[in-house]
Amino acid sequence: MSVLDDLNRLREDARRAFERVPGTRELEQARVRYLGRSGELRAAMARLKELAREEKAQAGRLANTVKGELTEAYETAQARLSADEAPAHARPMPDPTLPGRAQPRGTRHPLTQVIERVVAIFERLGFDVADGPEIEDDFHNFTALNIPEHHPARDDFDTFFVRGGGILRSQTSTVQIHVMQNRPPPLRVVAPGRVYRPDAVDATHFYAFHQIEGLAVDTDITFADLKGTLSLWAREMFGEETGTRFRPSFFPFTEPSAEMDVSCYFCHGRGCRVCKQSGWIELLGCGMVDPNVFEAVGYDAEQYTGFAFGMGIERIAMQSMGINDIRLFFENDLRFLGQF
Ligand code: 2NL
Repeated sequence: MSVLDDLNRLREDARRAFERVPGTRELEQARVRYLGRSGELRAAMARLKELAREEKAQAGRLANTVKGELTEAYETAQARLSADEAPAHARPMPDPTLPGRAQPRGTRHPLTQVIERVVAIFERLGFDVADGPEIEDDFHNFTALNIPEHHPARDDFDTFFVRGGGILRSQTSTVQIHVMQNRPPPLRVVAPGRVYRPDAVDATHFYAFHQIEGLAVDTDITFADLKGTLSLWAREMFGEETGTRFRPSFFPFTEPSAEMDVSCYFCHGRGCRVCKQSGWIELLGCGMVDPNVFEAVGYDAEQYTGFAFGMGIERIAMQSMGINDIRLFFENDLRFLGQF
């Protein structure tokens, strides 16, 4: 048997042995047998001396190759066994008395928190919650709201136009128009949602923001119902001691129209930075639904009256949570969102 043959046989046997060893003990036995100081590889290499020069060089190269391969096969087997060596019963018993690992709990977006608080109060007052599409048509965003085409009132409501037709809604009144088209009075409904206006972005303006609009329609709704409902809501929202005041205003879709202020919930009316020393915080716009709106949705304007209101969520959230930049709401930065 030539040395070359010996080496080739050794190469095969040892490789197969290393691939198949079932445990570390067997692996060590294989290492001693093939790669050990008095192992088979050493023995074969010792026989190189007997060879003629020519053969010696050739067999020497093969011996080196075999040594490299087998060392690698040994290491591979070692890695394989250390991964699955310890059977379950041999591993330390897990301690079931240790406290569990707490899963970090997420928080709701601050705007969602405000929306949910506002809506929950109106739900207790008998209002339903409705939503609708953000891409709207001219009728729902303008015409039905008593904002005719080519009327200067349209200029107050700059809009995004969608390629292929449609506009991004600039207020959620669009939702109440849909509701009135689909349901007969009486109804009480609030519509929270995102709206769009092409404002230049800064710390207090963003091209998208959130609104809650509300609408109540019945045969004898009066301005007293409006004041009573919104004042009660304000006390639930900002505290029992909260006062309200109504100042005349204008909206195309309500007549008469008003702005509602609440007494400052920071200084209780004494005057501070938030209320700019006035003691009051401007909160929402409201009014009695213009009969033209009822006509547009097919309600009998002689029979029905209603009140409506709309408030911006971002400003309420910023004031009540001490947030000084509206852009923070839209950056999805968990360092910010996790604080609320
Ligand atoms: C504001 C003012 C307001 C309304 C929204 C409304 C909706 C219908 C009919 C009549 Cl369907 N009015 N909505 C009324 C008054 C004011 O919003 O300053 N919003 C941020």
